[in-house]
Amino acid sequence: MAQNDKLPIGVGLVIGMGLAIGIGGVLYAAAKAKEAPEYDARFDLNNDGVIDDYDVEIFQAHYEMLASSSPQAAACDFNGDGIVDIIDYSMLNAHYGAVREEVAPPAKGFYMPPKMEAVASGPDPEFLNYYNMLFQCPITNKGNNTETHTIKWWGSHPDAPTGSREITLAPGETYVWEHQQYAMILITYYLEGDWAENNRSIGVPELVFA
Ligand SMILES: [Ca+2]
Ligand SMILES: [Ca+2]
Repeated sequence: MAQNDKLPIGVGLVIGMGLAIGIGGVLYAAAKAKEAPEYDARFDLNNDGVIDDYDVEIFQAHYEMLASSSPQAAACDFNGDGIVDIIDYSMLNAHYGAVREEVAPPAKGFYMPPKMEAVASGPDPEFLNYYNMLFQCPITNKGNNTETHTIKWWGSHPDAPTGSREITLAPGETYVWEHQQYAMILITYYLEGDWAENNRSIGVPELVFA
């Protein structure tokens, strides 16, 4: 378990020397009186967002070492006096149980409207009485990070072309997916992204001029 039994493992559980028991006991009472210990990254030795037994274990492994002996030992010398000792432990103990405040979650990533722009003209007597359809869908990165996602599309008719494409967008950037389709009938188009929400759009062509 602990490599060094001179120190309490966690708050209040005291093993070893009388000095450690005395100081540990007092600090335990102080820590108990405080509702929420303050998070300080210096004491979160394994940087997992909480100051707990894992940090105490790391501290114990460097107990009574000189700060100059290793970068890890230096990290445990909280008061910077050159040695990892009971004073450093008391500082760690005062922050025991503290939890890092969650950083704001990133804003939602890619977004596409549920309904895309879809217009059609026709039927064109000069071109096999085909309709000319144009589908357009803006995809915007509403997140805080540059992301790469795959979009795919298909039409309501089995012969309508399908496809997929990888797109990379910086925060705030918009890519407009566009598809032009000639057909004897009006076709609905579907667009789908591989992200979690707001990832589907449907295009039902509206006949704007004959
Ligand atoms: Ca930690
Ligand atoms: Ca020290």
